[in-house]
Amino acid sequence: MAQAGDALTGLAIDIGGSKIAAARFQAGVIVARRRRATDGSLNVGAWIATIGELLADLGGTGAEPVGVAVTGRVDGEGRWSAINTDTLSGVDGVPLANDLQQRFGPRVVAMNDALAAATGEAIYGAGQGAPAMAYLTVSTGVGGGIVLGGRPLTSVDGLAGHIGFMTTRHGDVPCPSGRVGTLESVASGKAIEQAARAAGRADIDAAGVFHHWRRGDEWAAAIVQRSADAIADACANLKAALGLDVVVIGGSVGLAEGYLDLVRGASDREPPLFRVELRPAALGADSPLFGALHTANEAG
Ligand code: BMX
Repeated sequence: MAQAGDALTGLAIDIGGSKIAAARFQAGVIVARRRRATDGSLNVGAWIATIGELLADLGGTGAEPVGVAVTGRVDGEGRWSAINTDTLSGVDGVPLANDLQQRFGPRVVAMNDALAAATGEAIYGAGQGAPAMAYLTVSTGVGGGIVLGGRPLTSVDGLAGHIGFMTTRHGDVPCPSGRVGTLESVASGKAIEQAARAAGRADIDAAGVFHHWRRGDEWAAAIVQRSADAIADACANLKAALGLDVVVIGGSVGLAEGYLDLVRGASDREPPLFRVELRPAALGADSPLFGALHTANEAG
């Protein structure tokens, strides 16, 4: 799996809502890995220090390309901000690219985690050859990235591709982004946990809800189905807006056994014109690492 992208050499870090993954690539192969839990309440200095420790631990010299993928938006000047402030608190306009380049060399690139994953899947994974593709991660949040004609879609404010903050007809609750009825507030791992709490199962995380669903418990089936229905709804909307050929699904919820089949079933209830081919992420949880390092390599 880690053999794609022969040219990829350097370091990559993926800071998600629940875990930080770091890896050293050598000629397209991941040769070393590190992993930590995410502490969403860390201050800026602590984030930079954590990234520094991971880079040092992987033998970073400051001369190699480093791709850093983060949950949250990264604007055109490399400033990092949370959109869902429940996932990360106090991250608002952090000059991430600048700080990292000053400490760890000029070849550091910072970008949104789902955009990095979309780039990785488009070039090395399940989106290869698709003229128009999107990547959707269903994980702590719901992230997205769009690659059209081989070009990742970006915007100056870093919001482009944030599919999780589009609304869905399946949603009705407030989202920490400030919007109401977002995809993220219905379909994400956090939303699944919240729905379990509302069903009186406060002790159960998203993985536990999946366990109960597979055991045939109706309350869990309703929660998982609603998440899948909302993702299918978003895929049909994206097909209408962008004429996508493929949507690649990743993330710990997105890749949980049986979930993609539920999304496919819901998509099949859309009129044929609005259906889009759904594929699982070929690089698994490593898509953001591949895409971030690829982007750092391209940047020179
Ligand atoms: C949220 C948002 C996106 C991110 C997505 C998936 C924040 C902090 N994050 O929609 O930028 O791409 O989650 O990220 O606003 P993850 O935390 O689930 O890995």
